[in-house]
Amino acid sequence: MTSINVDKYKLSDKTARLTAKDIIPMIQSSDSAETREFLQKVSELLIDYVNIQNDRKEKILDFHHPEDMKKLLKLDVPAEAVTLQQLLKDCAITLKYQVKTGHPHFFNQLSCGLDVVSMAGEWLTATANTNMFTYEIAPVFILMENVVLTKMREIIGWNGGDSILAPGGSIANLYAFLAARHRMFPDYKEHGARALPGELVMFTSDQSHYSIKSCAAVCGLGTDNCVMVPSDENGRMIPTELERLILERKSRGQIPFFVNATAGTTVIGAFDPINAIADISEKYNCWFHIDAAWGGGLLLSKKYRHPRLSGVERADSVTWNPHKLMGALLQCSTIHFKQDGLLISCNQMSAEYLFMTDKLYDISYDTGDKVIQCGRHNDVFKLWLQWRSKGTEGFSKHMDHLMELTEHQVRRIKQQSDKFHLIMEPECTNVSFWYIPRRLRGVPHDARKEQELGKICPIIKSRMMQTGTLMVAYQPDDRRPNFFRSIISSIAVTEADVDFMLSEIDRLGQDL
Ligand code: HLD
Repeated sequence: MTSINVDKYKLSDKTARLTAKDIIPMIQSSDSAETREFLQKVSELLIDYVNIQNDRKEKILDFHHPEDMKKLLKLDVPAEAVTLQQLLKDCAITLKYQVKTGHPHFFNQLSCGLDVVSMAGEWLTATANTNMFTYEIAPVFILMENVVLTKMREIIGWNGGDSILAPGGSIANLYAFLAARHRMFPDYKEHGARALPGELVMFTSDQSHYSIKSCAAVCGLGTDNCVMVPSDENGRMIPTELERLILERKSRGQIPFFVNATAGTTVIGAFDPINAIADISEKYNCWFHIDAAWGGGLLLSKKYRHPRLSGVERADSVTWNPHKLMGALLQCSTIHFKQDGLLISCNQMSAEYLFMTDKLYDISYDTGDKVIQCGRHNDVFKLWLQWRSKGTEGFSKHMDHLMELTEHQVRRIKQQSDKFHLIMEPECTNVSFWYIPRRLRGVPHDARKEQELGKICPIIKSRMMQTGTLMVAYQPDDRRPNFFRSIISSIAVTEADVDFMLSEIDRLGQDL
């Protein structure tokens, strides 16, 4: 298999010269050979891309700086229509320069991989092209959403409740915030800040996703009122610190109302101690949210669910992103509520042109008025199809496999302790480590050495991107300078790929 050949996708001479006005739906036909030919060539290209992506000899990316990339692409939107042949070439060039996030050597993001069944689902979704706000226009998908979300709530451990798919984990967390405020201060919806008896305060760990803090900025609390609770050396929130900070804010006359625990932090992959945080949330009458956007997939695993997610059913709301560990295609983010009725009561605006109450059917299936968006993309079909392709048992094994690969990586790092330094034992598939170049091997590990190791990360990362053979993220945190954070969340990854990750870092860092 060779890389995308942009000239391969040739239409017949006759079709090549046509433009969009010559195919469906511009021509009034329900069977046009030219339309079929065009779409078949597009699908041939897409299938080639999937195959190339799974060829380990292929590069993950062909990196160019933005100004050079602009010259390689024809990005202008022209005054006149281009031909169908040109459109095909446009598609091929686009994929040629796209980073292959499903390549088995892409360990860069929480969402990696390309599940082919989920992708087929996304193709169907694109073709059906419907909005998810009413049963009227999306009957099958709305019923599917109901089944999949009910199943996810059962897995959390709830009977009943309500859920919705959101455009990303950050917005899912925002839905939790809004429902929490609404339950405590239902008049806020009508009267705004006047309905509040004082300043609201929320609590989350210093390792949590920035979207929690963003809720405080967006919803009028101010980021000063999103209290960052210190975490321990493993990145887990310290419950006694949570209680101390709640009491401190109460003594100032403020109103603690929301506590977030993270199940799988973004960088380290830490799981906050859910039961201890639930006890404190209950004691101080706070809404208890769990951001399991990343770690939620492990709810499916019999082997790894406990102790990480023990007590999850005590939460009032849970964010869980199937587009991360579960490998559903982007985007697929869910937010679940233990209490039914809150979402609709909090967000309903009763737009009369969409959500008429005198419709033909049971309007409780019109989900559109539960959300702060209007239009909603169909994110359920790709997950439903993928779930059917594996079964819940298959998903459980899939999660175990990702964790076992992570254990393999940790073993390999420890076996090569001259070259690699494991920063901590992982709880999820994030592995935090340093590469030790030759000149620093055997040097005692101290803060000065960490500074040196930190300087190595961006150099190796730039080499990864320029050679195109590997992608692994790096970042500093508040305790240490830059370190590598690899992620295993693609079902394509094998033990040999994990070994390649380490040997390639070593190869790229030979002279450092
Ligand atoms: O917020 C983040 C979301 C994702 C993702 O959906 O892949 C952060 C990251 O990934 C990340 O890799 O740091």
